Amino acid sequence: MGKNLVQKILKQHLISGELDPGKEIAIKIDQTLTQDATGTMAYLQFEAMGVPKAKTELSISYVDHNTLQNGFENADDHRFLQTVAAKHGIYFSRPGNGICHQVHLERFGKPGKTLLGSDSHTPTGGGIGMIAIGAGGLDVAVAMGGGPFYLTTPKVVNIHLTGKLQPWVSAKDVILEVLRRLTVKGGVGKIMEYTGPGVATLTVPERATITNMGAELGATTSIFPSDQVTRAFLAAQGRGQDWVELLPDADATYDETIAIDLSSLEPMVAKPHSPDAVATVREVGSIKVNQVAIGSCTNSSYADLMRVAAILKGKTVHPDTSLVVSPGSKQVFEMLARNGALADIISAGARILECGCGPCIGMGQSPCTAGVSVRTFNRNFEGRSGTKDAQVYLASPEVAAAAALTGVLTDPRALGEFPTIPVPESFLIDDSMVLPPAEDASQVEVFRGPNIRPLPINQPMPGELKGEVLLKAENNVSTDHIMPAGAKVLPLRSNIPAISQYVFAGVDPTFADRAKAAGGGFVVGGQNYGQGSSREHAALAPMYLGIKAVLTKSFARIHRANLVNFGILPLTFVHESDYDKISAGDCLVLPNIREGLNSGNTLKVVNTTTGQEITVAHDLSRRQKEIMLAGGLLNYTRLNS
Ligand code: MIC
Ligand code: SF4
Repeated sequence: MGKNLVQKILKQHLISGELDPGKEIAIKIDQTLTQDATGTMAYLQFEAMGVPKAKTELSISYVDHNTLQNGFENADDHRFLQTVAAKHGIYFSRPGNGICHQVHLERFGKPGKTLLGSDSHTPTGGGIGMIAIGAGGLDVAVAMGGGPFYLTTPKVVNIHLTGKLQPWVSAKDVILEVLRRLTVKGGVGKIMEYTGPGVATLTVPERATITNMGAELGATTSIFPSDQVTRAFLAAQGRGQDWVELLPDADATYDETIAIDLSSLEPMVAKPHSPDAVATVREVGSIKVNQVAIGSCTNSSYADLMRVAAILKGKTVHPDTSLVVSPGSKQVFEMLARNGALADIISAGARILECGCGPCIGMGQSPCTAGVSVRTFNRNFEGRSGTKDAQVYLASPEVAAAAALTGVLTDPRALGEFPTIPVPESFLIDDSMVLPPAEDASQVEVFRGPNIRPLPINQPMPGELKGEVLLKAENNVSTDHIMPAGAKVLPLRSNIPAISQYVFAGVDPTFADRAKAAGGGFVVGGQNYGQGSSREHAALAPMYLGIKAVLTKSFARIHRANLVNFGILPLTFVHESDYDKISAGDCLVLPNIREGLNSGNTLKVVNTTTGQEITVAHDLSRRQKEIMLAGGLLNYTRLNS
């Protein structure tokens, strides 16, 4: 039987297990990436493992999130990251060089390789034919140490593309269409493989926009084949030697198939506050727009920004609308500066930020009160922009630029002739902002600022779990709800005692204090709990506050893995209606946990407030049960090494 692309790459990297959907496998990781907001923890964990030098083919540490230096913390963390990388055989991409995913695609991604990144948008690498997966920092640290990555074998969904995008319709509209059809939980347990004649009409950066935002489906990752388009892109990046052809077999089979005719799509937006609240621009109508933000790892390519420049050229941003542009990489930024397109953007009245995540992670540029912000980003969860009542719409660069000029949401097809941007034959290549590791590691002293606090470690699982339900949440709780980011909180990423004070701060500001006073407890959630970011702080900080288990209808993949890594039990209701049998403030007891974990897939929960008893499932693999019993992956690794 023919193989699809995912099966081919996974098979080549398989260390243990069977490629049977639902079963746990371990795969070899060729490359890793970290970013600064998750990286400090990942490298503290790597140091704790005592491996002198990263064992991967390539490991690289990017700085792109915490770039506002509003106090010493971020600058200190950057120095820590630079020195720890130099000491342990890791490349270091300096602040200003760009967003990890954009730079990685341009300079380091290789078709057919596996990439594990401590950021949920690592699947951007799928645009170049990699199996690129987002994970918690601890999983990435283990991979740097040469350990395998464990995952549940996903189903493979064939997204079959036909036709060709019409002028003014872009790659962002393709992934918005997929989100419209599948929703933010439609990709859980799946890898999206793009096939069909429409693939050849999309450039590598366009493919990367699609695989990037596949993260919002909850998918394990997304992938495009490596074909002649990939070859041309790599050649233009001076990396022709990295190209290999990778296609599915002609008779490949898939678990599901979805057909999309690219010619039939039109400009779309995702409405507040979810990436799957998709509607056409026409349907939403010409609502007033206070802010437009262009950039992020989803839409920062050379072609994206060149098109924005062409749309803005000779015009002025609407007086009631603020336009902010954060270029995705130094390569793109410098090319625009050299060819004059940057001047067109500046001249139109845009506010230019440094290359990095910036407003996407709430690092500045929060919209005004109740402001409508049209952003080319990938997430519009409530409060993520830094303004709780902001109304964030996600859109393509074309829709964003049109809104910046007119001051209202505008179908860009109204702008007239579509500016075609030729694919460059060669990109500007200058890797001087990527520092190689030190030749003599003994000469490097790792710098640790006062904000870097030791990693808290959990206790082994006790015989019984008992405590209060500290919070009962609805469906689709995101990691932005659990552990907010933004300019105020992000600098505390290396200081768990300090950051834990902000757990659920936007949902219930009393949460941290109540948790501490109660000596910990439980959290109850609905479906798709923990969607969004890979930040392990959303597990680590609750663990620090004494959260023992989270009971939900279902979990998002990365967050569930992070809970296991830090020894918090991820439990799902066997009968979804049991969700209604628990209220905030109830006292729960989970008796005989250690025996329960060893003897089956379910556990008993007694609600001592109501006297009712319910059954929850844990669905842990043998290895994960041992991790839980040890009190987390670090304890488990110590016990087993
Ligand atoms: C995000 O987009 O939410 C982030 C910030 O890039 C996160 C990582 C983080 O929280 O540090 C992600 O996507 O994993
Ligand atoms: Fe950065 Fe935003 Fe991309 Fe996350 S989604 S990596 S914050 S640009």
